[in-house]
Order: sequence, then structure tokens, then C-alpha cells
Amino acid sequence: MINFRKARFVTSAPSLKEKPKDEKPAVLFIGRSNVGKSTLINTLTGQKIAFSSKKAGKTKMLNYFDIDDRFYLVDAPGYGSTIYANISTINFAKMMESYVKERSLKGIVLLLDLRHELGEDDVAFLNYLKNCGKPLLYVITKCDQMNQSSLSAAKRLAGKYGVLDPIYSFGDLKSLEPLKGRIEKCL
Ligand SMILES: Nc1nc2c(ncn2[C@@H]2O[C@H](COP(=O)(O)OP(=O)(O)OP(=O)(O)O)[C@@H](O)[C@H]2O)c(=O)[nH]1
Ligand SMILES: [Mg+2]
Repeated sequence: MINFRKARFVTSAPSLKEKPKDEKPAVLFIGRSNVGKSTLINTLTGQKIAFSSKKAGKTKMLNYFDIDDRFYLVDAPGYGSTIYANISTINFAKMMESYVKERSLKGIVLLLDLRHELGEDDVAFLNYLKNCGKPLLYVITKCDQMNQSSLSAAKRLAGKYGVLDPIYSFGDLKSLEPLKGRIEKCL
């Protein structure tokens, strides 16, 4: 079993060229800006190693964290934030496309906030990732902010978009426990 608490920050890569040179397997965390990627990484590792913020667009580079000397957990910048609106969604998609094809990338964790209907960019990304050939895991974030009826609505939305067997995150380690085993299986 991987020890997620044995985590350390390795590097921030502005692009793929700057990623760590070794071929250690990597798992990418991706999702709309502000969906809770950095927060999830902090919860999983029990450390404040990824910077989270109320303001969208906090994570601007690919941040590499070494987990238990076993794999790199990569915190990606979110799509749909204003900084990327400036650079253009197309460039972001291109960057992610080449990243997703990387041989060392063993799995992708897509985070979705299903308190609302998905945006066009979420749906496009979701469909792209489903067909990219890499194992895809889903985490529905911010479930602690849902009541019974919005949780049911979220589950309906997951069904509507073919989001298979998602993990519902209530922001605590207990709800995320199954994610650890699923990540390990990807490696
Ligand atoms: N209630 C609740 N709030 C959360 C949860 N996850 C994240 N948040 C809050 O949502 C905001 C954004 O979280 P981040 O982790 O910075 O989001 P991000 O996806 O890394 O955002 P970018 O770096 O901009 O792409 C912060 O204010 C977090 O405290 C959750 O599970 N529950
Ligand atoms: Mg972030």
C-alpha cells in the first residue's frame, strides 16, 4: 500500500520540457479551476503541500509531488480560469493533449463539481479524456456542501454524462480512501 503521507514537492514545470527527467510513473489531477484539485492533494497527503485558494487560477504550472518514492502526483492548472482564457483554451488543450500522451503518465483523476450542470468545456474535456487511452478516475468534489437532494441531482448528472463509478469527496480523508487503491492500480 502506498504511503500518501510520505509526500514531497519536487518541481513546478511551466511546460512539459521542464518535467522531471526520470521515468517515474505519474498520475495527473485535472479539472476546472477552483474545483478543488490542490485541496484534494493536501487532504490525500495530510500536508499543506499544494497551494489552494478561493480565487480561481491559483495553480499555474504542472506541480510535481513525489509520493512514497513510487510515483509523481501532478497538480495541473485548471481549465476555464481567466489566466487561461487569456492564453487561449486551445493552447491549454494542446498542452494537456501532449501531456496525456506521455508514456510515463499512468492515469488521470478528473475532478468535477456536480453542484451545477457541467459547462461546455467540462463536457468537451470529459469526452476527450474518456477516449485518450489512459485509465480515468473520477472524483466529485464539494459533496460536503450538498444536501440530500443536491447529492441525488449530482448522481443523476454523473449518470447523464457517463461518469463511471465516481468517488464522492466530502473533503475528508475517509471519503477519499478508495481513491488511494484505485491510483495504485493504475501504476
Ligand atoms: N467545502 C469544500 N470546499 C472545498 C473542497 N475542495 C476545495 N474547496 C475550496 O474550493 C476552493 C478552491 O480549491 P483549490 O483546491 O484551490 O482548487 P483548484 O482546483 O486547485 O484551483 P486552481 O488551482 O485554480 O485550478 C478553496 O477555497 C477550497 O477551500 C471541498 O471538498 N469542500
Ligand atoms: Mg490548484
